[in-house]
Amino acid sequence: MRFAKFALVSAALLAAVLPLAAFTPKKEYTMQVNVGPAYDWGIGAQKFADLVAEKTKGQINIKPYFGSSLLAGKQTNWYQAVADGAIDFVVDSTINASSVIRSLNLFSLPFFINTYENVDKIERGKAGQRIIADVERGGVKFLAWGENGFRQLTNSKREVKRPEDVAGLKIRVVGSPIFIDIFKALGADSVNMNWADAVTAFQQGVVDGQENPKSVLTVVKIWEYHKYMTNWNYAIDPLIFGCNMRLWNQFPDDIKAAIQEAALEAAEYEKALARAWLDGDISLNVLKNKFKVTQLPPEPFGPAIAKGMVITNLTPEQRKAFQDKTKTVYTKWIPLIGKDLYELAIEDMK
Ligand code: X2X
Repeated sequence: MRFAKFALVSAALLAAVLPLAAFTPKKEYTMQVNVGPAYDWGIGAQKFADLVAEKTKGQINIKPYFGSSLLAGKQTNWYQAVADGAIDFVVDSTINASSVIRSLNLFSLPFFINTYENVDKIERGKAGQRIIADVERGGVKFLAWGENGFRQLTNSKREVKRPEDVAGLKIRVVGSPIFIDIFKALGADSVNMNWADAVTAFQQGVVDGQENPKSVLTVVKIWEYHKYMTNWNYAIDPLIFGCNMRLWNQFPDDIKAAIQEAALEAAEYEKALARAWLDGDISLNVLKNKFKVTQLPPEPFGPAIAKGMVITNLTPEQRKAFQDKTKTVYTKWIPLIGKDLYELAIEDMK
């Protein structure tokens, strides 16, 4: 009797420790990151890796490969590489996955989402859940939403206040079809290029302009090449913190919990960096109070203004003119994104 009880207890104990014992971590897990380590996005990716190491007591060692170096610079290939397991982890842009996961184009519908409040409502809402399900169905475990930011237009030719001002400008965009359509609707001459090539193109003046968020523009000091910036919040660019799904399923529960926690914490930090100075003092306070950052990021466009950059903020009427001009993008893309998802997003934003 006593022995039977002992045998039972040891069997239960064995079952509890077995999955742990059976798990041997790899020496290094790879991580895809499109930009370099100095960008908010790169800092967030590094923080994620560091927190995973800390929370798993060194068992899981993730190495970020910056500048899409595992993809030979081809940033729009990340989703497939992570889904296939060629790359283990990722902190990368939804735009760079949007040619594979169509619902991600919701974030790029021109002049649709517009405010941080709306971004958060969609990410936490029903539309967000639907998008996360799509991302996971394809083979990438979703861990957290980070943020590159609201994308703004800069160029070297003229101030942009009306759609007519964009017409004829040669604008670099990411190789994602919806962006080509948006700039075509505005009459621009769009060229798609990987980010690494884009920076050289700005330096050499091969293109007149580009569109990217504050978190990217300040790192490349865009004002050295482009005199004009229009803050038009026309598209939001969330980041996905994720992991290959098969790999995820092999992790024991305690490792999963540690990775999930690390992703949420790193993403919150990264988002606060990306939004700092752009949402009043909300994100600056998150950095100061929650993350105990002692040296807060400086006002982002101070150097740009000092250099004479012309920064244009659109009035609601001016924004409306751009919205009207890009209506054709909605006609084509809502069926591709899914009308039901589009409607869920509108509901989420209410
Ligand atoms: O290529 C871009 O413009 C960038 C850096 O913003 C993305 O990866 C989407």
